[in-house]
Amino acid sequence: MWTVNKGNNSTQLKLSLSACPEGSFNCDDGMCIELARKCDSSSDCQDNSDEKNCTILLFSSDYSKDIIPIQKHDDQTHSQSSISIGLSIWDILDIDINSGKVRLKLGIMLEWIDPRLDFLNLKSHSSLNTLNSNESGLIWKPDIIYVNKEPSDYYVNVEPEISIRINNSIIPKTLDWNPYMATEYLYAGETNPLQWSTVIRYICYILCTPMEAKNNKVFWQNK
Ligand SMILES: [Ca+2]
Repeated sequence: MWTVNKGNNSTQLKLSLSACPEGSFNCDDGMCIELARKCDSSSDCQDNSDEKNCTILLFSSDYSKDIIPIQKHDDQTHSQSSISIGLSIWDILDIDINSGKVRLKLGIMLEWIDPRLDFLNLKSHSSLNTLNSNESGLIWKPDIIYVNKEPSDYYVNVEPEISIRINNSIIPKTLDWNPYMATEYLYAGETNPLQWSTVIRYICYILCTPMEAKNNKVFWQNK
């Protein structure tokens, strides 16, 4: 343990002297592994230290999950973060020609930006960046209101989950220092979106409208 003094404050830190090259993770026992093998759910360090401290979320000091995120645009204006909606038909369960009723199994994905967050330990595929239930409960997310939903079974054994999608046009930068580890990639929340996804069963009529987002609430309804 080391004591770092800054003004009148002092902090106790665990620091390692590393001979690992850039782009490597230094295991607690001194072994070097590729940084991409850190937090990939497979033990690569002999002491398993590459699978510890695998937190994804970094919060700004003024973060509140009750406040809608604000997005900054290229022209320097600001607005509430917009929500993108994606729908995919997984299955057509049945069709009633007489009533015009179609019963569908649908995948729903919502995507938005929260510049108040930054992310650590991300992988290239968003399915590997899924937040656990504790982490999901700590962040702001849109209210989902199912209007005219099919009663009782609109979820299909898939609980909604939130993951982070890396925007590949952004090159991650290496932190000079952070309280968790000596070398880490930081992904900015203002360019790497959060994705909320689930699968539902839904009764859709011939004139079926897609979901729409208003005032950061997402509505799902028939007409
Ligand atoms: Ca690993």
